[in-house]
Amino acid sequence: MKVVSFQQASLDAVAAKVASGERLSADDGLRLIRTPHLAAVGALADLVRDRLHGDSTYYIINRHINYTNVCVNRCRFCAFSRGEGEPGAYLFSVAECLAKAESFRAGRVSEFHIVGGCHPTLELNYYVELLSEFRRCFPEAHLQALTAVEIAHIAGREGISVRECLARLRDAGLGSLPGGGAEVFSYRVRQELCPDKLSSEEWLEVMRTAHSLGIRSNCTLLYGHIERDEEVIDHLLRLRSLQDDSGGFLAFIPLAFHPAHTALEGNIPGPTALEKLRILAVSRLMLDNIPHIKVFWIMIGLRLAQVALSFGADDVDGTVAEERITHAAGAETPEALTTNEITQLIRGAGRTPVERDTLYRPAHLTETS
Ligand code: V47
Ligand code: SF4
Repeated sequence: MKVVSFQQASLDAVAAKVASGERLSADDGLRLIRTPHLAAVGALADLVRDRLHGDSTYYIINRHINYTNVCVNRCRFCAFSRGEGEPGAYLFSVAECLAKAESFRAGRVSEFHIVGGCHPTLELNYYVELLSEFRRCFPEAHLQALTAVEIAHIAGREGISVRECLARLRDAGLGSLPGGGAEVFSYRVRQELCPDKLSSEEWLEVMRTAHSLGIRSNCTLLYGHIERDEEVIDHLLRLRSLQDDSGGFLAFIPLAFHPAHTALEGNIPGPTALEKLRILAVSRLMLDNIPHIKVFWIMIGLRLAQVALSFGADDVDGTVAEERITHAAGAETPEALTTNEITQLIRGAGRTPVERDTLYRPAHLTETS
């Protein structure tokens, strides 16, 4: 039987650093991302995950609501967005969003995840009303809403600063920001795939401002398209650096590119299972200051999500209930899991399911804390 040691995989120096908790450099990151010995990288990531979380794997009872698919940006990797008036374009009123949330209400919901496109004419008032109505109707639920991209867009349209925009939304009920819209921070990639989207510096600045206001957030990387290894590592290091300053990121979620119905369909196949595991493991190792690595089962599939729990991931997101962004781009996963299915998925991977709230407090404690 052939067993690859860290030394054979030329990872002994990196393995020694991981063992002693020393921070990994960009060169270490490149070595990890380029080695053919994925199992060795996975074992290192699993060691770190185990050190941080032991047997616990987190999940949340959540619902996704995508209030509009109308977007001025039209990123080339996105199959979800439409131009205003284009066939398939939609915008839900606040009442329609609430009705949708009500229709999901089979039992308790800990979190609503509310995101959409950058709509050309929606005013700040719409978002304020949306959040305050959700807070009124679902006082027990946390509102994780609006990516950094949407925040910058809303503030720009309204002619107010990002800080003021965030403060007004927080007062209306915004609890935290999801991690979407980071894509890859590389200027080259953004020019090629999403030239109209906010810059990487702007994305990071929105997050820095949110964190300074006490609004926590997640962060993401969209991979499996035209990005290079160096650009992935640079992306991770820029997140790590902001986290050193602000401490506001709760979780990192690597998002696997789905090409169907996008402008890239036919040119790019999307990442393989091995690439998905590799990115998860390298992220766990490089992001030593971000507590959680989330595997979004919608994007990588249920079986691979189980494997991912041995490659650095400690969180499987949640029950979700309706997902439009990845399914528009050809995802074949279900759109929802029951609590039973999600806990079985975790147990089947040999871990202990822990229901959490958005801030990663065990859910049974949140009613009293
Ligand atoms: O911002 C768009 C990405 C993001 C595609 O914070 C695509 O907990 C794959 O950010 N293939 C939205 N990805 C989803 C997102 C998210 C999901 C789950 C949990 C959290 C969290 C955040 O999806 C977008 C964009 O980066 N995306 N098109 C596509 N074709
Ligand atoms: Fe708009 Fe987001 Fe789709 Fe880009 S990824 S086109 S910003 S909805």
